[in-house]
Amino acid sequence: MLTAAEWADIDGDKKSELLIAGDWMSPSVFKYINGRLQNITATTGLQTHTGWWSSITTGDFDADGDIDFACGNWGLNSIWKATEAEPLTLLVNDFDGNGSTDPVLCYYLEGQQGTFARRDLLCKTMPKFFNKFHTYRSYVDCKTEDLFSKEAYHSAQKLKCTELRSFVFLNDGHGHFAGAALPNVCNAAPIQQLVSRDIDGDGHLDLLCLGNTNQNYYEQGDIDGFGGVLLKGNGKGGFAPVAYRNCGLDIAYFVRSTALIHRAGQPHLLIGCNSSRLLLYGLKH
Ligand SMILES: [Ca+2]
Ligand SMILES: [Ca+2]
Ligand SMILES: [Ca+2]
Ligand SMILES: [Ca+2]
Repeated sequence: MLTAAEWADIDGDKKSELLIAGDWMSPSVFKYINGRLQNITATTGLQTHTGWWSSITTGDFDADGDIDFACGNWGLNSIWKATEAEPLTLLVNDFDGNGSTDPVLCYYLEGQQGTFARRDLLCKTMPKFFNKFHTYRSYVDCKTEDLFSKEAYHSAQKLKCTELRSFVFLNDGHGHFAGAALPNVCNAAPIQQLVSRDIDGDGHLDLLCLGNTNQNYYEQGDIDGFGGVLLKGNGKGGFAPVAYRNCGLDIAYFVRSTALIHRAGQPHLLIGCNSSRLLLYGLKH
């Protein structure tokens, strides 16, 4: 699922490219070539960073004249863990042959890959598998590749997620990016909105990170305790969190959108949240 998009000239040819973020994919770049947008992600160094990306903001964070970007991700404060060696995987196929697509989420626990859905849920969704898994033990002992027929497993689309931390991607000036994880405090919740702006007025771009989610499966509950983080930029692509008491942030809502507006000549940040009123914050710079 796509979650965010921005236009930015990342290769310096005065024409904007389309940057997109989404679940089960790397941040991706589309370039307008011969009258159509073509996916050039494989030339950007971004293609290995598969995540559950949820937001994008652009800016020249290292002040070298080219456009960099930051991407919000799911974070590390949930049951989900993802690495290159032990990725989250989404198997997609019509496993029960009823004409509709069945997504099956797989993850690693203590070195073993298994499904997120327990026997009851999987078999309730696809009842023909009640016949295959008569017992819970038979389901637990079954390897992921043996859950379904060999043909269905091999022909299934297998989407990966290997990174759940939020990142900044610095441009080398030619549209090739080096990624670095943002400070760990950003991984306390899914980052749904990133705002790139010199918030403290020191001449360097900062990042405002806002998030939480109420879209989880009911067994996991909401992630609702993240009040937002202000990351102070050093003008060289590095960011350090500003202590809560110094920035006055307490936006522990399900943030979904932001907009910079001017009100009585002063910059303000408008914040749209699920299950809450619209919020308005005045900015000093
Ligand atoms: Ca360009
Ligand atoms: Ca730059
Ligand atoms: Ca099906
Ligand atoms: Ca600043």
